[in-house]
Amino acid sequence: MKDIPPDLVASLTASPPPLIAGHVTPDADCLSSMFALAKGIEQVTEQPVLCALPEGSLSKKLAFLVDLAEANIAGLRACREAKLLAVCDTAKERRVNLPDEMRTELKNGRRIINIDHHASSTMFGDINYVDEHASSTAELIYRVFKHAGWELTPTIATLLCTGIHADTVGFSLANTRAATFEAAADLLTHGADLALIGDRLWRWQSDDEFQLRRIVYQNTRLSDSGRIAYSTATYEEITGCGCTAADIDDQVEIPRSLAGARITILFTEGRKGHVRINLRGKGDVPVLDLAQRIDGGGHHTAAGAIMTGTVDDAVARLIPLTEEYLDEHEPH
Ligand SMILES: [Mn+2]
Repeated sequence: MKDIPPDLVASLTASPPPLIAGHVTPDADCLSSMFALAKGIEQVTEQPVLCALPEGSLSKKLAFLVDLAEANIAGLRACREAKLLAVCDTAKERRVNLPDEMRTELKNGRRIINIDHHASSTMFGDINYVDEHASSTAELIYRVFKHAGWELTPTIATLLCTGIHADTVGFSLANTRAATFEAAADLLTHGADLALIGDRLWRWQSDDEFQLRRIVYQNTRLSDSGRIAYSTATYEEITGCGCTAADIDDQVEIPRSLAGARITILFTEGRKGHVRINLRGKGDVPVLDLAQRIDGGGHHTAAGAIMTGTVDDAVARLIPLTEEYLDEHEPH
């Protein structure tokens, strides 16, 4: 287990407190980590701690986390004026979810605290607490709470358990370790509402998302070799369901469940002309190298990238590349 940097807690609780940020298209681990960290810092500073969540970045599915945490969302001015940023679950500077004009010159006299578990982390912070062997950023925030002696209230315990549950897909991926269960057990002791987490993460979707899933099922294909399962959703298909780019992530589980596939890819055009690529490796098939070949990043068996052009362009380019990549990794 990576040691917590000695100056981390003192920096987080400095006055004025940091602005908390996460990654673009934030997932449950990202949001839960941000909001729990803000609540921990508030116990010490007794000042509201603001979280950056630019307009349009919250999915319908995860909106409940903002309400659960009673998160203080920062306005544009507070984002611009922040001198200290605490960034959660984000591998690269250009992935930080802040107003566009800030992303290009993120540092600009600002200090950055970076808390993350991505293998592709560029360690862009002035202080980096990055442990790629942690299941989730929430597990790292849990360790910060224990280290700092902050109180795990039932709400904070529920938030952190949500992040762990989401990034391990319900304790079912290889990133789940004994330490992950130990953290989760302690969070349950502190009142984490596991039934709520299960309902909201795995048994709840809006009608819009349900329709999008129908399309992703419909568009699921196996490549000629049978080793790649992939699906697609064009901009028109996504918006036609009433969904936005923020609502896309979990749908990669649909092609992923197809028997025989070694690598799964979801191509989605959430923004016109920009195709987001979600990559997953079955078992221990790594996909991070593949993502990095197209300028993406992520974890060893879960990674992503963005390609410009149409969905058809992206499929035509990436499927042959993935076949070649599999030939290298798993020769016949
Ligand atoms: Mn994560």
